[in-house]
Amino acid sequence: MRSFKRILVTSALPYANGPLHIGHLAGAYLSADIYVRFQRLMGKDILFVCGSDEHGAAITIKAMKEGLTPEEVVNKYHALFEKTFKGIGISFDIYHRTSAELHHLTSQEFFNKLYQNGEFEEKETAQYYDEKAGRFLADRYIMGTCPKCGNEDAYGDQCEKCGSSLSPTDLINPKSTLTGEKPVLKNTTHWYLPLDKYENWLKEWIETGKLDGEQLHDPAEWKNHVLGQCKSWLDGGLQPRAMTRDLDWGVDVPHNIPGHEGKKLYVWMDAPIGYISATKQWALEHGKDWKLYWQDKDTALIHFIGKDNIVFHCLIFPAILKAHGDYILPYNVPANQFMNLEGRKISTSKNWAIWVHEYLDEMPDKQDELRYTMIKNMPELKDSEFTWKAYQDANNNELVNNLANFINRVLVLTHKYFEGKVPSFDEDVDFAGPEDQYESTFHETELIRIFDDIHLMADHIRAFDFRSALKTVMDISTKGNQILQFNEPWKNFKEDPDQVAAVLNLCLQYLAALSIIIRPFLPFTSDKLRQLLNTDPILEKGELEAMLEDLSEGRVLIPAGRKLQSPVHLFTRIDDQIIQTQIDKLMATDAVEPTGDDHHSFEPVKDEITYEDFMKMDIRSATIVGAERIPKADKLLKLTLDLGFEERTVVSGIAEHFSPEEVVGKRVSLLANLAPRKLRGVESKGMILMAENSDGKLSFVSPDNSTENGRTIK
Ligand code: B3M
Ligand code: ZN
Repeated sequence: MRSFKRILVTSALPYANGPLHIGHLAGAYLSADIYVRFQRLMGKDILFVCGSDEHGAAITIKAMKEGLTPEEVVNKYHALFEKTFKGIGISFDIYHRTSAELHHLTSQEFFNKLYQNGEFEEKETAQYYDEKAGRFLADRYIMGTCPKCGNEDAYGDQCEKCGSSLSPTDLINPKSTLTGEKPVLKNTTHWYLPLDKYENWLKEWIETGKLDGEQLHDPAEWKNHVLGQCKSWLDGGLQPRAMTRDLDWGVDVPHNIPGHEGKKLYVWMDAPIGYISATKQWALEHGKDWKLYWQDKDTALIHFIGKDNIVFHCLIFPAILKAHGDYILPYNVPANQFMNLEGRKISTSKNWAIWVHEYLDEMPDKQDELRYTMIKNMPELKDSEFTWKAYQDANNNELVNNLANFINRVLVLTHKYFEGKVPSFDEDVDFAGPEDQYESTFHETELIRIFDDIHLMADHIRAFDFRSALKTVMDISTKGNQILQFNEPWKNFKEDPDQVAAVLNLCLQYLAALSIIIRPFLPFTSDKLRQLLNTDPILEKGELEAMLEDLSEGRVLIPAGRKLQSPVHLFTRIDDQIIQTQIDKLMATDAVEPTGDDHHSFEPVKDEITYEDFMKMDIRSATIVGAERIPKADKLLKLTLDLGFEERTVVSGIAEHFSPEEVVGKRVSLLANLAPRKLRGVESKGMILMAENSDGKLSFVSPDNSTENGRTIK
């Protein structure tokens, strides 16, 4: 990246309609946080803004489902987001929200400017209207069959199965999710952004980085998958896109515009402007000029997002910014791909997720353990996966055995031989170095090696390659361990105390360096290590820059004579049982969610199967003869079933619906040949069939008493 006076970093504004899961963190927040913390450590003028996205159908649908008002929904999740981001150490300079008045005003000003500039095309079109509900239907309120892949569960704006973006009239058999009725077409007027007219400059700007002859960014620095997605949108031809909606929740179309009644801004028009209003709010609070960050050519604007938001940040928002005329365009959009969980796509509705606030509650003081595993497996260029086993291995093998072990050994030895004070040493003492196991290298040479490695780390971070950057940091810790290993100071103190002093001094320089360079990745550990070293807390104001200068001038990072704190283990082993509890929890939530959470519409019929597929299922009649709760599992009952020819234990996610007493004696249908699995330590053999009504109430699927236990149901 060429040098800029300042950098503005944004992370996608999360929709305030549900808690944050690890997929969100992996997509847009951890990567941005690493980048920003690093640049701050390098003394750069960098601003990191985010906030809650509180408008749009995603919010009103959630409100409807939960029987709350949209305000109640967004207040709840906005508060939870703030707490969660802080808890996991995402260091925004400001976390704002789009329901703020400043945001409404900013978005309206923007809209007005585009309107005055004559950028919009006003068009009357026929849109779906739910006559029973008496309202126009947002795209998300319409479901039907995808014309591309036949998925019967497609939304009016997108098919989540094949990824096509759709418009509601593309759907076959559309249904209103409000009432289940077939919607009718009714005329309505909206303001459109003519993206088709911007296609040429967008193409040139993305592909060459040039606009009106000026080099604005370098496409070679953009990720291939981001360029590829832009190219495929552009090749497909852009269509005019409505920037307003018939809704009652959102930013009002400015009241000076004729025909504004009942119209709100399209959520993807107002949400990215949320980055601007957040910057304004920050500037107000800090006596700064927000315009420098948005309107000065010497600012690099970088959007961190997940891949599903690429079109909005690379095409639509830039088009909006340019139509306004006063704004810079993004310098880069380093989107991440998706992180899967234990072999499956993360799904909010199926509760297949690790919720970050729950992790923080259940694994207290283990923020960096999660950050580490997520960064190590960050989906930078392709989809990746989180597994609890990988988390455990990364913690036990890398954080404990490498990093914490190095820190601990150095401190223990310093306390043992030098009363816990950084030993002074003689420049000419020889000792063994790590890389090529060469003999007799010097302290200074070793410090220069760290210097080179830190530059390598910095290059990786600047290239948004955070996985490699983290690896480089861990390699530095490995080298520190090797210095100990080769010189064995625990053996040599009697014969050669000078050498031990030199080795430990060098290792302490390593620790001082690590306390800074781990910070973008492991900020909590950085603080703890600084405390152990009795060193100034890091404020992220150029400490890394200063350190690199010290190293290049041959100055030590931690002076001889400094008294250190007593050693503590910064990471500890995580045993199998803790991991199993988390896996069980995930499996159990999966068992409890038979239909997702949308009771207002019918589930579409699943993909066709053959008669043979059906015959693979062995369903038997049975009677529940025993039932008990499972400790610490609110949703699960352990059931004993009489199958006529045997008794079976089945764990069922019905404890929130039935007490153990009321289910004993019930006749049930059991899927008897389902592969057994362990839930909260109890082996479950089979699954009982349940029916769910539109209020989410469950009932047993019961054969009548003339069918004996153990008879096949087919
Ligand atoms: N709220 C979508 C999302 O959370 C959207 C991002 C807005 S960024 C301006 O994935
Ligand atoms: Zn589809």
